[in-house]
Amino acid sequence: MNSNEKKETEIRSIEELITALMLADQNLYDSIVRSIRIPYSMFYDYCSWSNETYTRNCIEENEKFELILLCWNGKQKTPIHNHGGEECWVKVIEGTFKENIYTTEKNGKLKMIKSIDSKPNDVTYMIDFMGFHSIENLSTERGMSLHLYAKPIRRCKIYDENIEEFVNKELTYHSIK
Ligand code: 2CO
Ligand code: FE2
Repeated sequence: MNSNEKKETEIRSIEELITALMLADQNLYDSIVRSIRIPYSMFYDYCSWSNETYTRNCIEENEKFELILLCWNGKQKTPIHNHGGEECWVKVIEGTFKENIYTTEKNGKLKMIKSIDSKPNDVTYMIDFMGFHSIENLSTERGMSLHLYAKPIRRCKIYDENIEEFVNKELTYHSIK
C-alpha cells in the first residue's frame, strides 16, 4: 500500500468517524478505531475536567454505539470494572495511560494478569470474557482518551475496594454535545 492509499483509509475528523461507525457493521469497528488520525485539538469542544474524577463526555450515543471522550487530570484512574457485556475500544488521544487487566480466581479473589502502557494512537480492546480492567493516567498532566462501546453501556460492575466486592453502577455523563 503506498502512502496515498493509506491516507485515504484514515479518519481525520469526528464527523467522519461518526458517519463511518453509523454505516459500518460492528465487526468493522476495530479497523475503524485503528484508522483514526484526528488531531487532539479537535476534541477540545468536548472536554470537561474535574478534580474528583476523570470525566465522561458524550460525543455520540445511538442504538448501535456510544462514543465518549474521557478527560483525565494527572494520576486519575478508574475503579476496576467490566463493560456490561459490550465491546470496548480505547484510543489514546493525548497522554500516557496504564491499563491493568484482572480475572477472578475460583475463591473470588482478583488477580492481575496483564498490564499495558499506551501512548497517543494506541488502541486497546476489552470485553467481559477477557475479565475486568482499570485505566490510569500515568502522567501528572491532563490526558484524553476516546472510548467506543458497542452497544452503549448503561451500567457495569465496579470493584469496591472497601468491601472487596463488585457492585452495580449506573453510568452517567459529565457533558453531552
Ligand atoms: N469503561 C470506563 C468508563 O466508561 C472507562 S475505562 O475504558 O473502557 O467509564
Ligand atoms: Fe473500561
